[in-house]
Amino acid sequence: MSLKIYMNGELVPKEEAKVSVYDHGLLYGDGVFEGIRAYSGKVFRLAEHVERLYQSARAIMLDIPIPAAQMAADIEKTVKANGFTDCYIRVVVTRGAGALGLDIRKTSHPQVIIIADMIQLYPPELYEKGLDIVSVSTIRNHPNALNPRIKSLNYLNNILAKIEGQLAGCVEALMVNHKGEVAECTGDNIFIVRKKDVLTPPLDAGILEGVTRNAVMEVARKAGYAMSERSMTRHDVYTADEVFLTGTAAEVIPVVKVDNRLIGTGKPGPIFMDIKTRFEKITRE
Ligand code: PXG
Repeated sequence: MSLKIYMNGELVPKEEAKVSVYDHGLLYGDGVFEGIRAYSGKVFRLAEHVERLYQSARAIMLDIPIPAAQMAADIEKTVKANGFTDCYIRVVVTRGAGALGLDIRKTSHPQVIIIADMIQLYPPELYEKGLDIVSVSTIRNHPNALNPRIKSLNYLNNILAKIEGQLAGCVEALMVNHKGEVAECTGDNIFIVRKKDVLTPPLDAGILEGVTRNAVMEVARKAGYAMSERSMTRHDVYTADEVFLTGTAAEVIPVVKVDNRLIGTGKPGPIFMDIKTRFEKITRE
């Protein structure tokens, strides 16, 4: 049976879910999105995702044609209409169709799309063994050019970094910012562990404020670890006891090699394992 896609208030079969070739989302990457997960029939951190979507939209002066509460209800409706209990939800809001040219005043009808489907970011065995990642030369977007806090449809910065990582034989790439500080991976935030300290780069490193990042920081604090946001360089990553990534699509995944250097013992570490167990518990609450 074909998936039902939400488009502007209606559920339509996947084959009929289409946008105009004049849509500025397609022409210019002009729009915003969210990636959300549902676990056991409940959408995880729905309010946080919806809030970030509306903030991203506000930052690019895009008026989402429905209120946030309606968006949240429609996300849940789309999951249910497809019979999913566990799935990945992709919400997209484009600027809408317009004239050729960048003028947003010549566009109308932002397209609101909600897809509920499955996603497999990394092969399952890597969740047990840990990832081997490389740092790449493509820096994260300068916040004064396109702020990484905006989850925009313009993801070429991340795609270029991901290509570099893949050319180096890795499934994920670590990006630094314009100051050479560690920022994030192409679709996940990064955490390091040093003794009992759990550290992650601050928002002003030029990163997306990940919903999973926030949830994991909460979990780490509740578990009694010293959790802090701290600027870091590759040196800190190379010399960490443990490294792991967080993201809605990735969930939590250990990293055991960075730039061909073994991290800690080269095996997923005990603090990662503890945080992973606790994170999985809150996704099912
Ligand atoms: N950083 C970046 C650059 C991201 O795109 C995260 C961190 C993690 O944030 P959350 O809120 O998910 O914990 C992301 C997440 C997709 C897709 O196709 C989206 C992301 C990553 C990979 C795929 O929907 N965004």
